[in-house]
Amino acid sequence: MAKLFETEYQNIFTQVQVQGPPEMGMVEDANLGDRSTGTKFSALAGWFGNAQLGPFYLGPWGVLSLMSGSIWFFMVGAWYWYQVDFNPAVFMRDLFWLSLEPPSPEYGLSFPPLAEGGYYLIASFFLLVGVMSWLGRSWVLANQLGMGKHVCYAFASAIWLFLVLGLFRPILMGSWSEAVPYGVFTHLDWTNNFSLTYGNLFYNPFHALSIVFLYGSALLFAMHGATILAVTRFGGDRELEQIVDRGTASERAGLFWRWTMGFNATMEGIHRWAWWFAVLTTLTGGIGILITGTVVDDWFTWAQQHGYGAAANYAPAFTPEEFLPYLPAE
Ligand code: 07D
Repeated sequence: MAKLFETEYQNIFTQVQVQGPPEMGMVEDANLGDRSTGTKFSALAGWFGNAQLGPFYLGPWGVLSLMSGSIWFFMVGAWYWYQVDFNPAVFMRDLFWLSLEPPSPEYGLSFPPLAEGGYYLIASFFLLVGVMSWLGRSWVLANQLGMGKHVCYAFASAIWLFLVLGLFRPILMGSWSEAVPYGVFTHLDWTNNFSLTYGNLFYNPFHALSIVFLYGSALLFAMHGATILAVTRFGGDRELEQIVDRGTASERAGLFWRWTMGFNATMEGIHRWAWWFAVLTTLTGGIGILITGTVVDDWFTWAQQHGYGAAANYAPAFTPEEFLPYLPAE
């Protein structure tokens, strides 16, 4: 019988680091000209993941993405400096309040003067190219490694929401002013205003679905992370034989959940759960945003009309007359 409490080897924070010659990666089917040749070891990196840094694969999509993303980043930064009249102290003080705003509604989908949203549109173009070429990179690198394109598809789902927010919905609404501002607190304001303008986003069922998958992702991540860490003492982090052998770490991990809730994922299946939950968060989210203001103007009213939400179904507990005896005497 195992001891109920033990203190040794919990393996929560970090792992033992062993170091050998650097692993340079496969050469078959890879474009070696795009890959750096140097490697380094970092104990700090080893606390979080693998201690080996590099080789790094840049390639044309990587170059395009980093360049374009940086241009967006520096354009936004330059605008902030302009907003504070190039005063470093005010820049630092107001950083979280500074913002590059989209054009105002009267410009519709036209191209406004630079200082009135034109600059925002140019910056957005570079962000778009940066994000899309990073998507291309996730395809090309998976291809060279002979992998499936699951990372690429998952990133595409996030990009779907990103495009709905900044491109598809503004076009359907006929105005760039619908897009999200580039600022820390202003994008929070935007999110809040969006919800208020369209009658409270909680009543948008796709927002609800998105939350289900978001919370579900966190739950699955916690369960999976905890389970594997709990069996690393038996080698559960080295998955190879674990998948098929009896009596292994993975079998114990599976048993734990079958004992706990009568059902367990498999070593493969748990990753499918994780992938789908993450992908569905932004997929359903994008649908919810796309139909807001285009198909449904007021989610609260929509909810009342469709019996979605409590208020429509509430029967009052007391009529006013029935309530009178319960009022305190004057
Ligand atoms: C945003 C898109 C993909 C991003 C990409 C990256 C760069 C480059 C580079 C810095 C995350 C782009 C790349 C920018 C950066 C450098 C160098 C993915 C994104 C490709 N909500 N809500 C969601 C909850 C409320 C509102 C989702 C909870 C209120 C709006 C999620 C609550 C109001 C929108 C979620 C809550 C409101 C959302 C996001 C609780 C007012 C959205 C999922 C408990 C505040 C978005 C359908 C995600 C959406 C969204 C959760 C409350 C408004 C499930 C838990 C009622 C306007 N909310 N929300 O993965 O999809 O985002 O809605 O109160 O647009 Mg909400």
